[in-house]
Amino acid sequence: MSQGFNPSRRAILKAGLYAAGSSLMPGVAGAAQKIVLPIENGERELVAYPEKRPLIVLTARPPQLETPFAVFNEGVITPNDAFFVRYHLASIPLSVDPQTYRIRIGGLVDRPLELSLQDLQTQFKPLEYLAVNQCSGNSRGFFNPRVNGGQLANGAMGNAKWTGVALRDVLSMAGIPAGARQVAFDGLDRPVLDSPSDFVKALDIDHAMDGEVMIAYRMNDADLPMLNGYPVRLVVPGYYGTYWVKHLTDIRVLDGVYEGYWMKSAYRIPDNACHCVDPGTTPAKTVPIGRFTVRSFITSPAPGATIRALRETVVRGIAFDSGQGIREVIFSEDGGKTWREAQLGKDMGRHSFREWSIAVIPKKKGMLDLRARAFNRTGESQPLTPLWQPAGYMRNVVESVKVNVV
Ligand SMILES: Nc1nc2c(c(=O)[nH]1)N[C@H]1C(S)=C(S)[C@@H](COP(=O)(O)O)O[C@H]1N2
Ligand SMILES: [Mo]
Repeated sequence: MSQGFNPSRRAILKAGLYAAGSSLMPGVAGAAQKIVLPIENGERELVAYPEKRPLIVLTARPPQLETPFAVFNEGVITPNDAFFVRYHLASIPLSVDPQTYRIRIGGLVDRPLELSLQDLQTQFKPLEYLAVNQCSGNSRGFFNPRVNGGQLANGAMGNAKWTGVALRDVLSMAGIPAGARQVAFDGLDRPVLDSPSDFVKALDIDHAMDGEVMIAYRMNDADLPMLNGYPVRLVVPGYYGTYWVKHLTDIRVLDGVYEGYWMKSAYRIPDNACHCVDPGTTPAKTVPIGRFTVRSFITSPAPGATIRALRETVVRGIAFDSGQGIREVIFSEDGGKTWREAQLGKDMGRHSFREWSIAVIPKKKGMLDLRARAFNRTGESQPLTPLWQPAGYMRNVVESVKVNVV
């Protein structure tokens, strides 16, 4: 038996989740830590859930936790205990028995399969890479006009090293006949009543068979935290987190397009080149959300920080895209009037955050408006003014960080 899965952790996790829940109750909580996000009504509580350091609470049931942005300045990999958490359904697994856990592969396959965690770890070649997971609604709180949905700042993303098996290898073992069109993925979480529908997502068969989509059983060389999908989740590099199904238990090959709520009605974007519409309007036609847009962030200095005139300050940040890889990051300290090239950090793989840095020597006291803009290897970049769409997805405008020079 592999040593990665320790059954004794189950009870601990369960106790921990309830403890975190009760500490959210008014009157029970001590002096809760607070954080103020740079958006309207941005005051949030920071709460430590099991296996997590204090994170920004968006909702408690189900837990939706945002990573405080300062974490992204600590390193290019987002630690497991700081990684954001997104769920849709109130009934989430509090305990999983790794000995009896099975993944079923069925539907339109030659040989339906049931695989244990040990099967996954011993019968397939391991696959490993760094990849960014980002929620479609990351940064939604900055949309103007405002839109419905979780009012997130920029912390619904994270970069981790994922280890697992290629979905292609598992599907090939089951045997994929001609006529397979999509593959649907379901995890252990369930709706409490019948609405909303069970969270099921689907990928086209060619995408599912690309050799990159992964069934991951390790995250940053450790078990996945329960809240990030223990014991296994789908990793779909370059694609929004909605496809990264957690606690994956059922893989079903289909002869048509999956029509469930979370594909047919939710997570859809305007069917045009910019995936945007005029602010306040509704798109005529939509398609399921897909790949990440190009993004870059300044991680240091923080907004509102003080830096010294005539002294060197190293501005640092991260950039990523849908997997072409970042080619260049340009930087402006005058609100976008002039730009120069930042220095890229080590290439950790085309799906990873790419660090960048640049030295700034402010000539005079006052306010500086710092901006970064990334380009990927196919020349895609970030807009200078924000694009808008009603669901508040895919924000990737060039952000501004204002600092005081003294
Ligand atoms: N089983 C399950 N998997 C899920 C979801 C969910 O609600 N249930 N939410 C998805 C969405 S929308 C996102 S953004 C990612 C978030 O991954 P994380 O919670 O590990 O950060 O999980 C995805 N996988
Ligand atoms: Mo998401």
